[in-house]
Amino acid sequence: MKLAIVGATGVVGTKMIEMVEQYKIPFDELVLFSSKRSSGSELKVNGEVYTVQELTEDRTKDGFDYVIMSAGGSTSEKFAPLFEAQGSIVIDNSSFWRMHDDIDLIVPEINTPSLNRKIIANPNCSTIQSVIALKPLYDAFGVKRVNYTTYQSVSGSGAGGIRDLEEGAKGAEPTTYPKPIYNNVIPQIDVFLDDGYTKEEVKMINETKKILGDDAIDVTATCVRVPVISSHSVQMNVTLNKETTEEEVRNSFKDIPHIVLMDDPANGVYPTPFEATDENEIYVGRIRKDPTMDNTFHVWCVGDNILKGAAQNTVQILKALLENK
Ligand code: 2RA
Repeated sequence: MKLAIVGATGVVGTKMIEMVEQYKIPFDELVLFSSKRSSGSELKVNGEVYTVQELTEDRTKDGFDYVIMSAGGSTSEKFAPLFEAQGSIVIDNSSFWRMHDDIDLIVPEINTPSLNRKIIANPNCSTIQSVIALKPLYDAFGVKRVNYTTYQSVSGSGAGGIRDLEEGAKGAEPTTYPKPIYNNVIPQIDVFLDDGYTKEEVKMINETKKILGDDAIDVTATCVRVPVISSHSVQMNVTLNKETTEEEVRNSFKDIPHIVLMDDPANGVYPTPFEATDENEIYVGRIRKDPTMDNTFHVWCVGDNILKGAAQNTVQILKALLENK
């Protein structure tokens, strides 16, 4: 099996390499690609040193079986179809392909690729952890409506976001965010649209419906950047389709391998980025009934946005494809 990793030197790219090692992805040949600027650096994979190469159009003809990408939307827009035309299966982290009707948007615990197209989209990080937490409720009670409020770490913006937080603490002006993130919170992730929502909020709204395969769910969102290095936290106010109890909601999260239930607030047990960072699971807690609306509950979830939110989900999709070949 010939594998390419595009964007290998980025925050998500380096984590994808770790996931390829952790999941023991069985490649015979591996090529690490980057932009011209980042090419030439050396990275270790399974103890072997690889020189990162510049991705050019002719390299898409090198006969890759699988390509995992985290290199931005414009690179995916240009190169994913070129790889696909050569028969490669591409799993892409950018937002470019996610809402294309003929492109699958995959969270392996929830859905599987049809492979009608050989380009598979990895969802937005804050969406992935949210639908992982929503899925048990959706299956057990049906979901009528969800109102998200996110608290997203700066690593979601890559090295630039981390820089703005770390250098901002020393008084440096922001270069990634519109305002200082140090000792601040910014209710803007990505650009504002005409209706006052941001692109990030629209991603969460549209991607939630596509992944669950249910356009009938009412979804709204407010996405906020917070001065945390890793892990996104999401407050979900969820209206279910049938009457149930807080205990039944809590029990729906039990015995699910990729969810850790941390819900005993009276004893200080609830999820934070401190527990979730560098972990593969999504952490759920603070479950309580919302008395202001029928069949409505608050649920808090935290997940490592670079792991399950990006690199791990991508490599899990690859692993599932290889296992079901
Ligand atoms: C962010 N979800 O957190 C976006 C992209 N990773 O910046």
